[in-house]
Amino acid sequence: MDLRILRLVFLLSLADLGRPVSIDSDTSCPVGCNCNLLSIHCCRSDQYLQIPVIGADNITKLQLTSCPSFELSSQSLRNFPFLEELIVKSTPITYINANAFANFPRLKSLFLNGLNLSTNTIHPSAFNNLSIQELNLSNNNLIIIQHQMFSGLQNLRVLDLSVNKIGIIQDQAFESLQQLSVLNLENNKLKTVTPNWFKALSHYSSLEISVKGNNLTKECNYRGMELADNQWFTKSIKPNDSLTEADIKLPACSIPIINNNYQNIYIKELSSVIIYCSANGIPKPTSTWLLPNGLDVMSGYPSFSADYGKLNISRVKASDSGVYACVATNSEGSAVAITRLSVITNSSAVLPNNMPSNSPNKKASLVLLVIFIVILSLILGFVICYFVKMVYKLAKKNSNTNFEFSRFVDTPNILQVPENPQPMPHL
Ligand SMILES: *[C@@H]1O[C@H](CO)[C@@H](O)[C@H](O)[C@H]1NC(C)=O
Ligand SMILES: *[C@@H]1O[C@H](CO)[C@@H](O)[C@H](O)[C@H]1NC(C)=O
Ligand SMILES: *[C@@H]1O[C@H](CO)[C@@H](O)[C@H](O)[C@H]1NC(C)=O
Ligand SMILES: *[C@@H]1O[C@H](CO)[C@@H](O)[C@H](O)[C@H]1NC(C)=O
Ligand SMILES: *[C@@H]1O[C@H](CO)[C@@H](O)[C@H](O)[C@H]1NC(C)=O
Ligand SMILES: *[C@@H]1O[C@H](CO)[C@@H](O)[C@H](O)[C@H]1NC(C)=O
Ligand SMILES: *[C@@H]1O[C@H](CO)[C@@H](O)[C@H](O)[C@H]1NC(C)=O
Ligand SMILES: CC(=O)N[C@H]1CO[C@H](CO)[C@@H](O)[C@@H]1O
Repeated sequence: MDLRILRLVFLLSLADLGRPVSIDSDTSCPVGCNCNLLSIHCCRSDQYLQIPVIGADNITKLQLTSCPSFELSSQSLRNFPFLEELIVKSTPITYINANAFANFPRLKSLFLNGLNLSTNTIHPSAFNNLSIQELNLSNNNLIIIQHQMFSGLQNLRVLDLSVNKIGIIQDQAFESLQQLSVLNLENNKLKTVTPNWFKALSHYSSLEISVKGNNLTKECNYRGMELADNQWFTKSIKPNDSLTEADIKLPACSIPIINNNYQNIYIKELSSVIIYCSANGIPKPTSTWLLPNGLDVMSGYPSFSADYGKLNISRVKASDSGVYACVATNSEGSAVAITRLSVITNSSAVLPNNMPSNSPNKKASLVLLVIFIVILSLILGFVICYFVKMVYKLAKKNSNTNFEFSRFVDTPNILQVPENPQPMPHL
């Protein structure tokens, strides 16, 4: 026992001298990395990293500092069965894949702060079901926290999301985090906070949520706060003056709703058109328009001007035809409305390009006409039949021996006599 500790101290002292030491002869340190008994530290000085990084048993800490860009997947860091701490610094991670950390069953701490990570560069289930206790995602570019992002993190105690651009946290986003004691949301763009982020009717008594550096709105009451069961949430918010009691009288925050979420507009070439997209919601939603080419209207198109809900297109061209999307967003979520704009040009006026969509209509009306004629003929037939019967009865009254007439009436063919026979439409 004493011997082992001595050996450990000896190896650690070697590591302190800056000499790479490998644990045993058949394990080599990855190229570009420094290794000691329990940890591997890569890049740092010489910006070189060979992917995959092959680890070894007994390595509990891996640090990548100033490495070249790479994609983090379950294949990029291999053979780290006892890894407990993974630190990535100043390294442009292009993407974090699903299950990227699934091969580290002992992982406790994951530091991915300051990497410019955004919602688009993290797979939605990248962190799911890990046994980690600490996750640091501060100093990144996260804008929205989707509800499944932290699902299954049952041992997580510290979650640092500070210094991002988070404006929206979806309901239930933190519902798996039953052990959470520190949630840092400082310096984001949050407008509201709500206990609906957590599991309903659960108590997270020892939790501290820091919201300093957010511009919490006074426009609406934070959803769910009024419930007695959610008092733990109000108590967990730090600093304790972020929320005021007065807010309870305000209407509850609500996600945007767009009244008319689909419309078709036909417009003549070179005329101007204004497309409206009015959204309700509290706080008041802001609207942006996406053009048919998928780009934001704000990215500078001279013929388009957007003013909150309105999109003003001056002198429309044939090429402006297509699908326009209005996206209304507030702190609670987003709503989308679609407008299909069809520009009618002079050349297409003779044979408009909406012709094909018209022709099924014409076909349908033709079929209706045929049915109408057939029904009319039938009614006419019945009327004639009835009239003939009346005449027959009248004749019978006068003379009860009108043999030929009775034979004529009995023949059922009388219904097919109409003067304008039509084939039954094939429906
Ligand atoms: C993050 O982005 C900034 C600005 O685009 C850049 O200067 C910085 O090097 C990036 N950091 C990483 C780790 O990619
Ligand atoms: C997370 O990383 C930041 C640096 O980016 C640091 O300031 C902060 O203390 C870390 N959070 C925790 C909980 O360690
Ligand atoms: C996490 O675990 C749940 C339940 O065990 C499972 O349904 C889900 O697919 C897992 N997610 C991932 C990304 O492995
Ligand atoms: C917070 O919101 C108020 C009112 O909307 C605004 O005047 C102020 O500049 C905002 N502050 C920050 C730091 O965004
Ligand atoms: C907020 O906390 C401070 C100390 O941190 C305390 O003096 C103050 O009374 C608290 N305010 C409320 C409303 O609880
Ligand atoms: C739409 O844009 C045109 C050209 O920029 C301008 O003349 C017109 O006044 C605008 N209409 C509205 C309602 O903003
Ligand atoms: C379309 O025809 C109208 C008159 O019929 C004319 O004023 C207009 O300039 C024409 N537009 C184009 C693009 O030729
Ligand atoms: C010092 C140390 O942690 N040694 C461990 C290395 O890994 C083997 C199993 O792979 C353990 O038996 C040692 O105790």
